[in-house]
Amino acid sequence: MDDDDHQEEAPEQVKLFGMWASPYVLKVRWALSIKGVEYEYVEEDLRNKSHDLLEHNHVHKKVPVLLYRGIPVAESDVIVEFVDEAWSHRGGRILPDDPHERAMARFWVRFVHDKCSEQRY
Ligand SMILES: N[C@@H](CCC(=O)N[C@@H](CS)C(=O)NCC(=O)O)C(=O)O
Repeated sequence: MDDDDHQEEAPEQVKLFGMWASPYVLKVRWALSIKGVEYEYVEEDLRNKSHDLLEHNHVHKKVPVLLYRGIPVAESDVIVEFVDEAWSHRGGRILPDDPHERAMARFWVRFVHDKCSEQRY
């Protein structure tokens, strides 16, 4: 398999650390669903975070974290863009191709993040 070919990815190569009530995790699950990516899901207890979560996101220690071929990707907006690019030929594009439309999409993502970060989880 070519390194850039993510079409035939084995499900065990993709793992998501999440928490059921997190809007950030939900966003990543939607992105993986749009692309039809199979993955292993690990539910985290945020009062007792797993060693794996702390190791893979030692900067923020938060969910979601996507583990791709053993390499961690953290921060939901970064993960969504990674999923969009890594599986670019699968499903629809998540972010628009037009630079201005992409900027607008990122503006609204940031707006929702700011609103969500006012909540406590
Ligand atoms: N900026 C992060 C926010 C993620 C976040 O706040 N996750 C919460 C759950 S909704 C979390 O892991 N909280 C645990 C903690 O703050 O210790 C992202 O977009 O992924």
